[in-house]
Amino acid sequence: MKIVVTGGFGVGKTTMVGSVSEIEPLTTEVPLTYASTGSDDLAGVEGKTTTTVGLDFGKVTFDEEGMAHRFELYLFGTPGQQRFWFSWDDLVIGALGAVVLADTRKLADAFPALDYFERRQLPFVVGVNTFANSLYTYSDQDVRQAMTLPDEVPVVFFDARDPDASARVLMTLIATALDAARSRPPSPGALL
Ligand SMILES: Nc1nc2c(ncn2[C@@H]2O[C@H](COP(=O)(O)OP(=O)(O)OP(=O)(O)O)[C@@H](O)[C@H]2O)c(=O)[nH]1
Ligand SMILES: [Mg+2]
Repeated sequence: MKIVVTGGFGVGKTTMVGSVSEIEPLTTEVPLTYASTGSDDLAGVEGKTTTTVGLDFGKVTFDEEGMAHRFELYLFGTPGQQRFWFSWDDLVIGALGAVVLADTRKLADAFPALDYFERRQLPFVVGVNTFANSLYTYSDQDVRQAMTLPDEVPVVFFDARDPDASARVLMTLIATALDAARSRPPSPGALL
């Protein structure tokens, strides 16, 4: 299964793909320079020195005892900078769904990704990457309301640096995507 990990600039996409991947992740990081001052907001992620200019790629397998199926997930992290958004159209081809990462200090940065997946009717979950230096804490209801999310979209708070927490977000997405597939009416082609 192909999964897209997306969201605004510097929200932790590369961090999540790298933390949960069982293979050495493929990254396309380049150093941030002064040229991006003004377009890329490093507030809250001052330690960030690179940005993704192509994609992140990782792989994770869920094959635990008691599970009905073995899931092999191929993770595709998108770039966050607006000038690379055109590449999302290629990255989503064949995807089961997406993890839209959000940072409560700049929630609106997730809106383009939310719009993108809503328009394409692709299942997604919102993963709120919790940065320890956030000033305020919010409930999932706060986030849900601020993003006007429908009930079927789960909101999961997690730490993108934690492989187990990141895996839980992915499992939530699989469950959501399977629910969506079950409730979708069969396409005319499927009836032939
Ligand atoms: N404190 C804290 N720092 C984090 C967390 N996740 C990521 N970081 C840091 O925040 C920065 C953001 O990381 P990236 O993973 O590069 O973000 P990205 O979304 O891939 O960024 P772009 O590809 O440039 O859009 C890095 O400096 C990480 O070390 C987190 O959960 N907590
Ligand atoms: Mg990145």
